[in-house]
Amino acid sequence: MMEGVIIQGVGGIYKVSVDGKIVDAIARGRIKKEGIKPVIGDRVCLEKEADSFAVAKILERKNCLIRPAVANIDQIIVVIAATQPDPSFKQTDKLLVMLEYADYPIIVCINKTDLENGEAFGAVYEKAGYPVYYVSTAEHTGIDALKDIMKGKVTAFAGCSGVGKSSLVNAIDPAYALETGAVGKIKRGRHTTTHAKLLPLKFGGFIADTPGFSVVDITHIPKESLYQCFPEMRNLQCRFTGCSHTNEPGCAVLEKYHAGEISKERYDSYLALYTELAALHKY
Ligand SMILES: Nc1nc2c(ncn2[C@@H]2O[C@H](COP(=O)(O)OP(=O)(O)O)[C@@H](O)[C@H]2O)c(=O)[nH]1
Ligand SMILES: [Mg+2]
Ligand SMILES: [Zn+2]
Repeated sequence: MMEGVIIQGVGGIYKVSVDGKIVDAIARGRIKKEGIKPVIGDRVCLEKEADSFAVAKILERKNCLIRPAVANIDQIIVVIAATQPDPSFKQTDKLLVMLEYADYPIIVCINKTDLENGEAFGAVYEKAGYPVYYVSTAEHTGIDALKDIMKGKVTAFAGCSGVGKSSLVNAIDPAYALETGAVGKIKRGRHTTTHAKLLPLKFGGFIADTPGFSVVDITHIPKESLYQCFPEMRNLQCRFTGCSHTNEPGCAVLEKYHAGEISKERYDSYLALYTELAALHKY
């Protein structure tokens, strides 16, 4: 048996990457009968059939995104533009919260540093505990450091339209030539992603090309879990259980905040998102 990763699925035929080579495979009867549908990113065992391959087994998934389905994403690079469009703490924090709740390891990447250094914005995320990378796809700076952390992993990109996600993919591996667009003028082109696929990287690993993180929705997150989605607040022990971390005496989050160890921007985001969630689940 050979092991591989499903990188694409079209009409019941799966493209599977096996040691850097791509083979076609179909789902075998038993897998179909058991009602498990292989998805992009699945690690699978293949059996040789007459002159093709069959997916004989799907290995346990460590996570699975729905609509479109992608399994086993190792990490997400959240791309933010230093300018054009101007970065927003609120918007960034909402996206980070959604991804944290789903338990994805996150890397922050500040792009367009040729226009503005983005360091003040990035510093807030470094302080929160995120790895922060500064790049410019226009000047091709900082790209090698990103490649290093992508080696051997399945990486997805998230971030607002126009921040340079497609440009970044092109800078990392020019073979893909994803369509890039001017801010606010992105058209549905030939290469616009509607289905998910994995793009194999020359240096090992894959880019998960998926629109799965383009809608930022946190309505499924209980307000009590919100602070766990902020690494700098996570697991702090407050005096009262069920502390909202907004005004209680003996609140460990507020203490850390007043000691200057949680930045104002992040705490403000916490309050805004907490209020949003509290209003949502009032009835
Ligand atoms: N100045 C500058 N512009 C960039 C950079 N990266 C991307 N852009 C431009 O920003 C626009 C949006 O880029 P695109 O990759 O389509 O963003 P996406 O919507 O996140 O995929 C395009 O016009 C790019 O040429 C950069 O590092 N510097
Ligand atoms: Mg794009
Ligand atoms: Zn508290």
